[in-house]
Formats: sequence, structure tokens, C-alpha cells
Amino acid sequence: MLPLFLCFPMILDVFLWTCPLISATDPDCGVNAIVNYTLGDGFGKLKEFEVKSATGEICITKELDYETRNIYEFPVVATDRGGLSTTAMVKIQLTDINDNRPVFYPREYNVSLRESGSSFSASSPVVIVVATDADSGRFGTVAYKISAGNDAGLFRIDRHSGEIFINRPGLLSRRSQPYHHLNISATDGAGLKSVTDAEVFISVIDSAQRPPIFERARYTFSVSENVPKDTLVGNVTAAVSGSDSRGNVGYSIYSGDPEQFFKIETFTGVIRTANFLDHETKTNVLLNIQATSGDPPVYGHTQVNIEVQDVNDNAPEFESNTVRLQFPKTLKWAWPYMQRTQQTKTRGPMESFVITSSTRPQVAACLKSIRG
Ligand SMILES: *[C@@H]1O[C@H](CO)[C@@H](O)[C@H](O)[C@H]1NC(C)=O
Ligand SMILES: *[C@@H]1O[C@H](CO)[C@@H](O)[C@H](O)[C@H]1NC(C)=O
Ligand SMILES: *[C@@H]1O[C@H](CO)[C@@H](O)[C@H](O)[C@H]1NC(C)=O
Ligand SMILES: *[C@@H]1O[C@H](CO)[C@@H](O)[C@H](O)[C@H]1NC(C)=O
Ligand SMILES: [Ca+2]
Ligand SMILES: [Ca+2]
Ligand SMILES: [Ca+2]
Repeated sequence: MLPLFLCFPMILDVFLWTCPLISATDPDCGVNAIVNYTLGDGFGKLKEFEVKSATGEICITKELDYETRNIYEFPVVATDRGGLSTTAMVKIQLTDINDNRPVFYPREYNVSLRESGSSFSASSPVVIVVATDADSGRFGTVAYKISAGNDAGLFRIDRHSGEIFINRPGLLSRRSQPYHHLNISATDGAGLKSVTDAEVFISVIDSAQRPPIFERARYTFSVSENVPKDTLVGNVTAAVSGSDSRGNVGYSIYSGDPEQFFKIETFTGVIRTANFLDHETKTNVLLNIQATSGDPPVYGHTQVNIEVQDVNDNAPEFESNTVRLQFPKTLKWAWPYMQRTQQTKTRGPMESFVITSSTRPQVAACLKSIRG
């Protein structure tokens, strides 16, 4: 007789984890009843789970992370001494926990505001701060708060959007206070707070001050993925109208490149690689670049799109996306869940199906044997 899988829906909360997850019994007694359990063909690379060959228990062998992968599906094959086998598909679904804090990126924001009251509008924000939280659902929602620097109530923040508005434009005066420094904190839906605040540096300028203007609103450069660090990518230039000296302009990358693949020289605007690039992980980087001039500073902005070009650096690789399952012909599906994409004609007692990954079963299921 064939080994039988005990069937139950295998949608797991890993925090209620108990072994065994799945087990099989063999109605035969004696030698034939000894069952050997293995992962199905093509799943040998699965590092997160192991099937105990003697007991069929499935155990976790590596730390699981919902943010990296939240569903696993794999076949477990039970083979008895007589060579008969049964396969069950196991689906393991992780549940999310709140293991990530909100993180600001960018962390620093520099803004210049003209003191003439006419340019303020209650509905247009002076800057928008952004924090992200890698968790999902409530654990991943972010609420913002001004945590320091707003004693006079000059500014307010929309707690959901991160937009900062001027609350009391009448109080904004270059003479009385040319600089403001706000700290913003972010808290997720379960109360975890960002480790570092975002900082917003606001300078109040008079109407005579002119911001630096970039030659182009958008630049496009390309670079090969195999270049060494410090390779020249291109340069950007901004100038202050009415002034011929470019030396007073400072450049910085303020967002778009959290991994810091690129850097910019503060006084020349020359962009270089700061790290090794890889077309396969990052094909495109969109940098937001800021030019600063004057005191208190005024800011101009541009975007630089850098394409990371492919170099043929990978040997061809076969990734198995098919699962071959073999079943004795006497088996019937316990419930229909699998689309047979290809059925190889076989003689003898076994049938085999090739299932491609796009048609992997959506629900957990298993097989039961019937007497033929
Ligand atoms: C179980 O099957 C695997 C793979 O076919 C084999 O390597 C292993 O030796 C078997 N174990 C036993 C106890 O038969
Ligand atoms: C923003 O302003 C602060 C204080 O003036 C300064 O230290 C910082 O370098 C500036 N950052 C950028 C990206 O310009
Ligand atoms: C503002 O945030 C920075 C970064 O988290 C922190 O070092 C600084 O102490 C904060 N300032 C205030 C006044 O809370
Ligand atoms: C920036 O690029 C332009 C044109 O590509 C070049 O003429 C200029 O010299 C460059 N500037 C710097 C500082 O490299
Ligand atoms: Ca995680
Ligand atoms: Ca969170
Ligand atoms: Ca999580």
C-alpha cells in the first residue's frame, strides 16, 4: 500500500509553529512501511525548510523574513521501501510582525522661504518629508509629527502626508529669525518610532536673493556596470542670475540614491561612481540634486537620470521553474487544485506531470490514495 499523507490546510502562522507540520502513515506493516521523505525534485535549493527523512517533519532551518518572502510552496515526496511514492504540495504562508521602524529618506531637507507674505499659501506645502516602513498593513503605516523646533507654532505638518505648511506667515521674518530648524518624527501604526528624526533646515531670505538655476531641468548620463569606483559619470552646472561667479554654488545629492552608488563634488558639480554598480540589481538611478548659494542659503534643484548599462558578466544559468511530480495511476486528487500543464505519456504504473511555476497550486492540497 502507498504511504498516505494526512491532509490539512497548511497555512501557518510561524509564531504558532510546531513540528511536525506534515506527516504520513503507511497502512502496510513490516519492512515496506518504512517511509523516506524528501523534498520534490528541483527544490533541493530551498534553504529555509528541511524535511526530516525518517519522520516527514518539516523544520525551519533558516531565519524567515516576511519582508523577503512570505509564501513558500514545495512538494514533499514520501517513498516506501517498495518504491511506491506519494506527493503532497505544502504551502507555508508567513504572517507579518512589526519588526521594522519607519526610516526617513532623505533625512535632511533644506528649504528657503521668501519673507514676503504673498508667496505663502495655506494649501501648498513648503516641503514634504517621507519615511517608509517595510512592514505591511497597520505595521507599515506612518504618521508624522514635528518633534522639536516649532515652539512658536510657525509651522504645521499633515500627519498622514508629511507635508509641512506655514501656519503663521505673519511671524516669518528674516530680521527676527533667519533660520528655523525642525525635527520630524515618524511612528508606525503599532507605535514604533523612527530612530532618527528628519531634520528640516529652513532659511528665510529676502526678495532680492536669487536662487541658483541649473542649465538643465533634467540630465541623462549612462555608465557601464563594470567601471571602477571614482569613474566620471558627468557634470551638472547651476548659476545665479546676475552673478558671473559659479564658485559660490555648492552641489549635493539629496535623494534618489540611498545605497550611495554615486557622489557629487561639492564645488564642481562633477558626478562620479562611489561604489561598484550592477545592472542586474539597479538599471536606473534617478538622483535629485540641489545647488546652494548665498547666506542664508537659497536652493535650486535638478534631476539626473543615470542608466547603468549591461555588460555580459553572467554565465548562462538554468533556474528550474518546473516541478516534476510522479504519481501512481491509482491515485486520485483529493481535491482539484493543480493544472496539469504537460502530461508525459508513460507506460507502467506511474504517471508524471510537469508543472510550471506559473501554474503552481494556489491552495494547499494533498493527495489521497484509493484502492485501484
Ligand atoms: C531517502 O531518499 C534520499 C533521496 O533519494 C536518499 O539520499 C536517502 O539515502 C534515503 N534514505 C533512506 C533512509 O532510505
Ligand atoms: C542643509 O543645511 C544644513 C544646515 O544649514 C547643512 O549642514 C547641510 O549640509 C545642508 N544639506 C544639504 C543637502 O544641502
Ligand atoms: C533632531 O534629530 C537629530 C537626529 O535624530 C538628533 O540628533 C537631534 O538631537 C534632534 N534635535 C532635537 C532638538 O530633538
Ligand atoms: C562639464 O561638462 C561640460 C560639457 O560636457 C564641459 O565643457 C565642462 O568642462 C565640464 N565641467 C567640469 C567642471 O568638468
Ligand atoms: Ca522582517
Ligand atoms: Ca513597522
Ligand atoms: Ca514585518
